[in-house]
Amino acid sequence: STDDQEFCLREVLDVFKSCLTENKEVVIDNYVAGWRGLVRFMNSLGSVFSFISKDAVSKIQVMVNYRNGKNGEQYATIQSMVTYELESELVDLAKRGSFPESGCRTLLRLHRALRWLQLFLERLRTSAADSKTSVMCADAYNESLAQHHPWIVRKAAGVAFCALPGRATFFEVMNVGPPEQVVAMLGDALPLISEVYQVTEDLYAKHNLLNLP
Ligand code: 1PX
Repeated sequence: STDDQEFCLREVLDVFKSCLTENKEVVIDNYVAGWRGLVRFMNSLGSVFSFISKDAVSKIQVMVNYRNGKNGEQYATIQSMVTYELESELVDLAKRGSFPESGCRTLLRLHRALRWLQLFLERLRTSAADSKTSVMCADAYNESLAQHHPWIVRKAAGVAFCALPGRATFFEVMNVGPPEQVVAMLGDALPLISEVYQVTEDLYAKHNLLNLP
């Protein structure tokens, strides 16, 4: 479809860059839009990844619903969401109970996935022409998300990674230009993605939310 042709990873990563306000707040609309773009990219790689994108989409939808709900203003930024949900006692802190889909715990899952993205993109950026994307992806996963996933999910993720196209094809699907341009684009985007990650990480750490069930 024309949709696929117009896809460009640079635009997706630019959305993440636009997440941070001047006073370093993370805008949820942009954060969610960034994930939507990534999911679109992942879907274009094949149906093996659909169990992953399904979960991502359902988490994105939870956040969109909060934004469209009657307390939508409270969900403008990650900072305002954390303040609001904690003050209103809308978060299951120790074990899952009345609030299995709080904004805080839902966003934490995406936040952990953002760490995977950061590690994977950094590996892609510094990779040699003959590097295997499946290995880079698995290494990034094992260093991040895998620690939060049960065995069966890790197993399924490992199978999916094997279906990743090689580096050359992967770079082409990104639709950014020749490999040198992909590498340069990643070099531009990564510091900002890292900053979004770090700001969120610090906020969650400050409020003791990094292990929300
Ligand atoms: C140039 C690179 C761009 C690549 C874009 C790829 C976008 C990937 C989007 C992945 C989003 C994954 C969200 C996972 C959230 C999660 O951890 N969910 C689990 C826990 O949720 P719960 O509500 O139960 O506490 C849930 O169990 C997840 C299940 C699905 C499997 C998750 C495997 C994640 C692997 C991530 C790597 C994606 C590889 C794509 C290769 C392009």
